Amino acid sequence: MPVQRTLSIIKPDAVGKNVIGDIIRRFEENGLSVIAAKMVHLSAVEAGGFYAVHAARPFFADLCAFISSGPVLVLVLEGKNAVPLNRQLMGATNPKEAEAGTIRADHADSIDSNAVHGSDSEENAAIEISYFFSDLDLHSRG
Ligand code: RTP
Ligand code: MG
Repeated sequence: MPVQRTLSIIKPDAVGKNVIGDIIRRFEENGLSVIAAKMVHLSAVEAGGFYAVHAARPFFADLCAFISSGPVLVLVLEGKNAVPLNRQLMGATNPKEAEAGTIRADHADSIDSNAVHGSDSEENAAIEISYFFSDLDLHSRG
């Protein structure tokens, strides 16, 4: 199993519900380490830059409005198979379809307000990590 890094964002709804600690506990208990973290309140322009891959999708405006609606906690997670493992812990995009015990099943309200973001591939993880952090910000345990 390769050691990977992935970007996680605890979205404004989960920050507002005061469940940051519960979400990070799930990562740590499943073998992922937080190697960088910062709280930011994205502007609409910054949100659009982060989600540029979705620019042509019908939900793009709503997505950018939501992620910039309040502070978020941006994390870099490191561990074996970090990219797919984080996606597994998150659960399906739509919380109605999320497996019981996943972050979205327990904390998401809707497909728009769905608690967490996670990179969907190693290639996108590298792009997303570099959007928020420089190499000097990453404190690898490896
Ligand atoms: P994320 O990027 O936030 O980790 O979520 P994801 O990979 O599970 O979903 P993705 O397809 O990348 O979509 C990004 C976010 O856009 C919203 N969305 N809305 N109304 C819709 O059909 C729809 N589809 C996606 C979700 O909030 C999703 O997290
Ligand atoms: Mg995605």
